[in-house]
Amino acid sequence: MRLERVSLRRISLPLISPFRTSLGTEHERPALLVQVTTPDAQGWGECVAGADASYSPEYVEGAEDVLRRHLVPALLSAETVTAHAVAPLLGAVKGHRMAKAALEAAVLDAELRTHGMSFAAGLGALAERVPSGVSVGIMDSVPELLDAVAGYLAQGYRRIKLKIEPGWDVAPVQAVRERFGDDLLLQVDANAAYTPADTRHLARLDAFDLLLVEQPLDEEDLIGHAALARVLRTPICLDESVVSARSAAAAIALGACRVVNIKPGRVGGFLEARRIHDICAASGVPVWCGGMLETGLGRAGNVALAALPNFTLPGDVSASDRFYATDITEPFVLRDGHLDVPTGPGLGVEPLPDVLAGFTTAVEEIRGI
Ligand code: NPG
Repeated sequence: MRLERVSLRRISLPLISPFRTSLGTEHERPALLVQVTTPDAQGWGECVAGADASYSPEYVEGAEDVLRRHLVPALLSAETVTAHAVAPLLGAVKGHRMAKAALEAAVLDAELRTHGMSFAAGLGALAERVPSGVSVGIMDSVPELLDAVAGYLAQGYRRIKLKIEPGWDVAPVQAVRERFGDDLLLQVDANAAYTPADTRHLARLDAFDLLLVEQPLDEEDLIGHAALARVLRTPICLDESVVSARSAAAAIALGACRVVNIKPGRVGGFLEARRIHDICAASGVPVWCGGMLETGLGRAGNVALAALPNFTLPGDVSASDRFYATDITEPFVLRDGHLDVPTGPGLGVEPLPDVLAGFTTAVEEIRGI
């Protein structure tokens, strides 16, 4: 395909309620949408970089800058582009995986739309629907948390993930387990808020039969995670530490995790995400799909990815109304605790023009020379 132009669109979506993690509190989601135009199709990608650099070194203005200065020009100057050629074409730029992932997703979307093939089919996924989990933020009190969890379970969510941090861990987990019983699929996510000195404290979570504890330690501390894994009975899952298929293989080889959270943005794109899926499958390591408060565009891709066979745990693929009163696409809705995998060409969803315009704060178009 020849790329004619690339648009960078900034949008800002208000959250229906603040989302608090050990990293901070979010009130709105600033998103950067990448749209590519080829002679035959248009394609969309969503960049998951946040407002600040608290989750990873990337943040939305930084992603926009590297796209504008380096990544988009590298693709526009190539004679032809395919989704599989994007990563090699962008290889001279180190890092910036979220920015690269958005651009690759847009090219993949355009390519698949041109061929009338869905994202799921393109990735090799067969499942028609995926079980939906929900991530529950840190709250001011345990009763407030119990009310929130009860509400999500009433909606049909199949798995609950509690955000934890020092001072909000054993007590809320114990309360949720006692109130909702042993059958509840329950896991926790620390976003790297602990240190190896917290090992004995974290081992207290073993009493609650959790599916996993996610990213307890610093993202660079694979050895520390491996040591923690030898003490905890609860499986350790890595998120921030796994930025590529290579780092996933290293984490598994070191015994740093028994489960992997896959987010296409964090690892540089859907194609690398699928490679991680394959490596984990070959190593007997189950995976699940993480979320970054995506709009319907990013969510559509995540749902397709989560339909691959080694996604054996419910992911953070919630319905649109988990975070947004109005999504920029037709909303994803929970049906019997699942989301349907889109079947239309490409992502299978489109932004609704009027809604998109209403949430847009800036658009920039970059053309080849
Ligand atoms: O369902 O999209 C979702 C949110 C899931 O908790 C969630 N994401 O650490 O995984 C995470 C967390 C997160 C969101 C982290 C946004 C950083 C930014």
